[in-house]
Order: sequence, then structure tokens, then C-alpha cells
Amino acid sequence: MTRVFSGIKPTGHLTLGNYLGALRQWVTVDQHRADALFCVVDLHALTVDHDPARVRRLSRQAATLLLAAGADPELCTVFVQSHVDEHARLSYLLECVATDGEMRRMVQYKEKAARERDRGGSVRLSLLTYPVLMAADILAHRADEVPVGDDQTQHVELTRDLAERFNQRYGHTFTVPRATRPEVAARVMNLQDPTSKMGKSDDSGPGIVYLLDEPDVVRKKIMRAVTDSGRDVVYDPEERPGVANLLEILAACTGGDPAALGEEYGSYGALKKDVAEAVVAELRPVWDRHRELCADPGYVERVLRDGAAKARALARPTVDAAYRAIGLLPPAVEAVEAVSEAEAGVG
Ligand code: AQP
Repeated sequence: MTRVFSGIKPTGHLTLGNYLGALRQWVTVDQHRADALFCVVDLHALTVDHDPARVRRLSRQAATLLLAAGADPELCTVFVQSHVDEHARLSYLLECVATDGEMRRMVQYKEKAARERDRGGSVRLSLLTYPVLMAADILAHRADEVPVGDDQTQHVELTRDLAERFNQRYGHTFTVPRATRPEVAARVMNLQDPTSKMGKSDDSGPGIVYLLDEPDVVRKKIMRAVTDSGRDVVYDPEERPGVANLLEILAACTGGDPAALGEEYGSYGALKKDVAEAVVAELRPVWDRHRELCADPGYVERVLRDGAAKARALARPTVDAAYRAIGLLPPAVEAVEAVSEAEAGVG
């Protein structure tokens, strides 16, 4: 069975971009057709300036929202990255396979490091190396597919390179995964600046629809979205990024095609109104389920505990195999077991 792995980092409140670009695909498609693992990648949230209490809070919130969006623990594994040591254990080995040059070429690193320097802050070494940890997340579970939004495809490419290099040097150990993306809304843009991604660690509140915004706040943000200087509604991401973004969001929520939908509208106002109502209708079941889950925090805790146990059991053999393949001496107990197994085999 195909194995799917993907993650979400608790660096801020989840956005409509996270939902349409990732979560929705995970819960409506991936968990039904594959052996799927979904992870709150909390270690990744430590790569930028962070408040410990906030990361803890956001980690719980991200897991709750993932379940509210429809992740079903009977169908998939939901867990928190730091609960499964194998990810960090494998990351170091992959750092010994990755090069300094390839890490510095990562676009997210360049953008986030520049933003950090502009603010007068220092850049954490982990911001440079975290794509290797992401590779470890994926490879430890031998994932075949990694459903991600556009912004993460470069990191999945790196993961493929590291897997192939490791396999070539040390013997076949890892599955080489591939990125998958949603057909529309693979990059939802900021409503106030449609040339930038709608990002959860962004400061510009009015341009970002958060999954836990109240319905009227969602409507207001969409009605105030920046459009373009033209008047006719045309799907043209290059020349009309604001309108194209709204059409993509509408298409993602209603199932249509963005270009065809554009032809149905005579004004930006009518388009915005329909987008706002489509988003509210799309998010309503998530809000309802989220309220129920918040009333039962023990359930979320149990899902995460059971998910971590499953994920650990799944990752352990692959990570142990990587340790052996790269030339590390197995711990004594494993060595003794290996000898007795060999002797039993000979006898
Ligand atoms: N705007 C987006 N449109 C489509 N997909 C998106 N994703 C993120 N933003 C959009 C996808 O959501 C999944 C989880 O994302 P993440 O938590 O790894 O990262 P992020 O939301 O991009 O958040 P950061 O890095 O903390 O900060 P920002 O957002 O400020 O860059 C991924 O599959 C991602 O592609």
C-alpha cells in the first residue's frame, strides 16, 4: 500500500492556505487511499525565535485542527514529531550525507534568514539544517508520497536527493519519495499582498484567513481583499494575481475550474461575496468539530499517544538499518541478539 507522510509546523495559527494546500487533501483523499501519517512537526518550530509556551499551545491546537478537519485515527496516524525520537536520530545521519552548499540554496532558508537579519535578529543554525530534519521525517517512515503546497516542493526534492545518495553509498535503505500537490490552491496568496504566500508566521493579519477566525471576520477579510486595477473578472495569475487568488480559493471550495469560474462574474464585488460564503461553508464543519474536540482534550491526548507509539514502531527498523548501513557499531544487546540469531540459523 502506498505510504503518505506530511507535516504541519506550529509556528502560528493555521491558515486557509494550510487547509486548502495541505490538510484538506490529506483528509479527503490521502487517508482513504493510503497508509497515511500526519505529523505536527514541532521541532521545526524551534528554527526561528519562539516562545516555549506558545509552541506547546500551537502544537496542541494544530493537532486538534487536524482532527477537526477530518483526520480519522482509524484511518491514519496522527502524532507529534518530538514524541518519536527516530526523526532526530536519523536527521544527524542525513546531515552527514547533505552538503553545506545544497542547504544554503534552499529558498525558504534564504527568505527567512534575510527576514530575520532585517529584524536585527540572529539566524539559528537549525533554520539552515531543518530541511534535513524534514527529510528524516519522511525517510524514517519510508513514505512514497508527500502531499505539500508549492512552498515545500524544493524540500521534497532535497529529500529525494539525500535518499538516493544514501542508498547509492551505503546500500538500499530508503524509499525515494515524491511530492504531490493539490490541483488548485497549491499556493494560496495573501489577500492584501497577492504576490506573497498566505503564511501563518506572517504579521499581516488582514491578508490572512486563519482557520479559527469567526465567520464574520472571514467574510470581512475576503471582502477587503486587494484586487487589481482592471474591472473584468479574468483568471490571469501573472497579470491579475489578486483576482486569480480569489478564483483559486473559490475553485478549491466549490470544485470548479478557476478560469471557467471567472467567466461567470461581472464584478469583483460579486466574486468576493461568493468566495466569502464558499469559504465560510467549507470551514463550518471544521469549526463545529473543533468546538467538540476542545470540550474533550483527553481524546486528542489519546490520539497523539497512540499515534506516537505506532509511528515509533514504524520508523525504528528503518532508522536502525540506516545506522548499521552507514557504519555504526550496533549496541551490544543488538549485537548479541544478532550473533544468537546467526548461531540459531547455523544450528
Ligand atoms: N499559502 C499556502 N498555500 C498552499 N499551501 C500552503 N502551505 C502552507 N502555506 C500555504 C502548506 O501547508 C503545509 C504545512 O505548512 P507548514 O506548517 O510546513 O509551513 P507554512 O505554513 O508554510 O509555515 P511557516 O514556514 O511556519 O511560515 P510561513 O507560512 O510564514 O512561511 C505544507 O504542505 C505547506 O506547503
